[in-house]
Amino acid sequence: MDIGILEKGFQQHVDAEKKIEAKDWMPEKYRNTLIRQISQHAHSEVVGMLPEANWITRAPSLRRKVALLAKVQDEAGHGLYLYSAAETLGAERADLVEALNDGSAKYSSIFNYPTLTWADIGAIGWLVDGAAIINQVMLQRTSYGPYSRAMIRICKEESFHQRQGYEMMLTLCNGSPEQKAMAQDALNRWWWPSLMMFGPTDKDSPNSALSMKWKIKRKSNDELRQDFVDNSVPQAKILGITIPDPDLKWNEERGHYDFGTIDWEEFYNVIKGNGPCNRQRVEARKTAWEKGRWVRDAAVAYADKKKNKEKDAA
Ligand code: FAQ
Repeated sequence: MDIGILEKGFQQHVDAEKKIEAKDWMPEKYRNTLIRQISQHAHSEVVGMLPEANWITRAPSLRRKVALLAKVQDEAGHGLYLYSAAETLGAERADLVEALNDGSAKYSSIFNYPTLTWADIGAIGWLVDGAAIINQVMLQRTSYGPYSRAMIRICKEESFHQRQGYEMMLTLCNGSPEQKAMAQDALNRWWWPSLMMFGPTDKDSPNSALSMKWKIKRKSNDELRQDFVDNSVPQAKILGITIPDPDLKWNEERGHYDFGTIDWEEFYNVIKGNGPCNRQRVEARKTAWEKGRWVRDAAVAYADKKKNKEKDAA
């Protein structure tokens, strides 16, 4: 069939709010955009385990340790659903992992910052998971069925993550002056990188136009960032700590908070591989991949053995 007719039918299907499924016809660019975004998202979940895992052994109580362990385990699960969603588009998981390990694939800029104190774990739950949810609630309505369904489950777990982080911040802010200062310091360091999670401004976002047309993205980077700021300001007020932005103020006319200028030079530097922890993160993933080789080999050997046994029995 003529490609123009196929494209027209595809767009009508998307405009009618119907999902695209794995075996449906889709433009190659739609497929590739999804593989790119879903695999970057999967890598983010997997790399995102590293800054938090750094604190599992140092959690201040058994309750906090159990919650953090469960959170990090959920993130591994999210990575797996997302790699599976990318595989439905014809991508090979081994190729995706190789791209992460050789440094050519992107993952969220936020995970290239260090977790210096226990309060950083609270700030990550509150702000990083908070930002992730705002983005992912929108992605529950993405046009690609398997991605949308993965997001529904992931969002449920992320909202637990966000609440545990906020509760941790509340505890610190209601604690000793030193604990409150630790929470403030974590907010100071995580605020601006959290705003960068939503990506470049709309005018500098090369992928947005097509992704919006195809309803892969349902809200723009700037709209989501604004939602995040509007949600976070009252939360910081309840905590009694200050968002490190002198330009932050309520704009009655817009019905939103105005906020200061993001340091885009820092953002592009981090996504090019030059953030404070990029090298360390990729090295940790490479080491994990090498150390896990025997497990993968054993699983394949077992599957082969089982298949041969079944064949012999038949
Ligand atoms: N970091 O044209 P756009 C989580 C890249 S999950 C690095 O605007 P797009 C859970 C972008 O890829 C967090 N790179 O791109 C958790 C593109 O590069 P390319 C991850 C970034 O795709 C919590 C270029 O810049 N969530 O946190 C970033 O239309 C706690 C131009 O940008 C997702 O991945 C960035 N921040 O919009 C885990 C959600 N921003 O590929 C552990 C799904 C942009 O052309 C602990 N992804 N870039 O070379 C999305 O919604 C989109 O991909 C955006 C970017 C909105 C991130």
